[in-house]
Amino acid sequence: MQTMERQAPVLETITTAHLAQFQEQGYLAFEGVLDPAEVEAAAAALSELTLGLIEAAHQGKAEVISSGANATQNYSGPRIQPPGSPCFVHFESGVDPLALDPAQAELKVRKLHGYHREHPFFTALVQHPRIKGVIEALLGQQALLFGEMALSKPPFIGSEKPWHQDNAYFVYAPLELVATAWIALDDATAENGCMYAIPGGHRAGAFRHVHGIDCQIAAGRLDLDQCVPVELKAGGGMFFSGMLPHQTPPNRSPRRRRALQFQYRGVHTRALTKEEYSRVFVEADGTPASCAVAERVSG
Ligand SMILES: O=C(O)CCC(=O)C(=O)O
Repeated sequence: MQTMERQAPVLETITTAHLAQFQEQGYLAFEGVLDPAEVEAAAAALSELTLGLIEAAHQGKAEVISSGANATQNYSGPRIQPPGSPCFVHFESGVDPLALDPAQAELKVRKLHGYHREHPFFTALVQHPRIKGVIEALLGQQALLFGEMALSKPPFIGSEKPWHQDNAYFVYAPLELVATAWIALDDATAENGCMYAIPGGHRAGAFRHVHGIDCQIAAGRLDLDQCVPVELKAGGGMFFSGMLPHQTPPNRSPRRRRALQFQYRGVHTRALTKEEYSRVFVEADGTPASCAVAERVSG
């Protein structure tokens, strides 16, 4: 592993030097993407939505759904999902959210999905000039939001997200016009599960993904000596290419690590069919490398 990079600069404007760095390294990290009031509002909105889902389950208005037999380890925990709602919450493995006090259950969340239309703060945030505006500057065109998650690593039990490229989960082309904004809501450190990335790894093309802990890059593909931790204070953000190999380790510390993640694609991308994508997101020898294809093969 490489030594810690210098502390991320505070986000002001995106310069041509930033664009060159993004092309070279596949990501940019900044402190101060959100100010402290915005961080507080985001954390409060997340809690409100999550506690609302837990309350709905207690009232029988939302189901607690156990994972399917084929779920990867990262998805082996239960989820709470009201019928027909895009917004649902996923817990760490082994957690029974209804057996816990709601505040304790909220601490054991792993992911909240589909939330940006559920709270006015997030509806505005996905248009934020320091989030969508930065992505548009990096992609060089208007950006469309197509994916969102809030990712939590609970104290002591927060699970690892193994090495992957976000494009392995999608079907948009051109591949280089897909990018993610990841915003820390707590200080993200090596101890509580900050991002790790391989600078420049986005230029190596697609890596084969397989089902392990999650859908992840096959063993032996990456030179992990090149990886760097990207520590950020609450409000800091990382903007990265859909081709960048990245990972977050487990949280064995007593400090929670929450983050918002928004996925954008350039307006000039298009959605391919899985068949088409299996010929685009490929390793150097042409082998299909995406999770979507792996899922289909394994049924
Ligand atoms: O926030 C995390 O722990 C990992 C996020 C991530 O890389 C992803 O979900 O694609």
